[in-house]
Amino acid sequence: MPFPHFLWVMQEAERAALPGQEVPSVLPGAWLRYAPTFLDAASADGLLDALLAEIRWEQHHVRLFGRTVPSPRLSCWIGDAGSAYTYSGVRQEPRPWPSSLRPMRDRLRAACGTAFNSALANLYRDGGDAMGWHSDDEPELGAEPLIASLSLGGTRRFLLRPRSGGGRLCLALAHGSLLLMGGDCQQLYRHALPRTRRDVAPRINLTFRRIVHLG
Ligand SMILES: O=C(O)CCC(=O)C(=O)O
Ligand SMILES: [Mn+2]
Repeated sequence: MPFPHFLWVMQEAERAALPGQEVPSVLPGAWLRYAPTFLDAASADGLLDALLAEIRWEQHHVRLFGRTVPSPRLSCWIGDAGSAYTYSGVRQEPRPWPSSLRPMRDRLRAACGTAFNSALANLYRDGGDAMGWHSDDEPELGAEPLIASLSLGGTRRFLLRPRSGGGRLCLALAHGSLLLMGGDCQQLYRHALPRTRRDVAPRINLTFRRIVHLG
């Protein structure tokens, strides 16, 4: 088991409940690991404050029904030199790694055995900020990319659903938590962070990625 300190939130938990039986898995072809307290509360608080101040938060735009509109959140594409990324038709040149983020990047590289060279930082200012259904399946990431998603701040619901249709899965991503998405998660499933009417604290999410086709 490559990540022993993670909860197995999907099929492994189901299999354990019914030993020896073939149980249809919730996310066939993909795997998820969720570590609710990857960071303790004090470390998570410190990193949240540092990143709120240190990241150059920008308004990105997305293509929606043929129109270019402001995305409902602030963002920053961060990475090693050369790790440009194109999504929603817009090429993003990377900003350098903020000093407060480098130890976390190095820790995740070691923990996951993946040389993450970039991260998309998103700032959800309140419950009106969100992310629509999508996959992290840009060609730059190659096949079966491992995505490491660190959440800081207000707890928000994260949804996954098969591209082919069917039920959705909901996870509450907590302050200081880490979610790993692997296997064919990006090819077979879409994910989203819906709006909420709840009064929710600002949230930062960082998805660490490895661009394999540097452009
Ligand atoms: O905010 C989240 O938890 C998800 C963000 C996401 O899916 C992305 O940045 O691609
Ligand atoms: Mn995503």
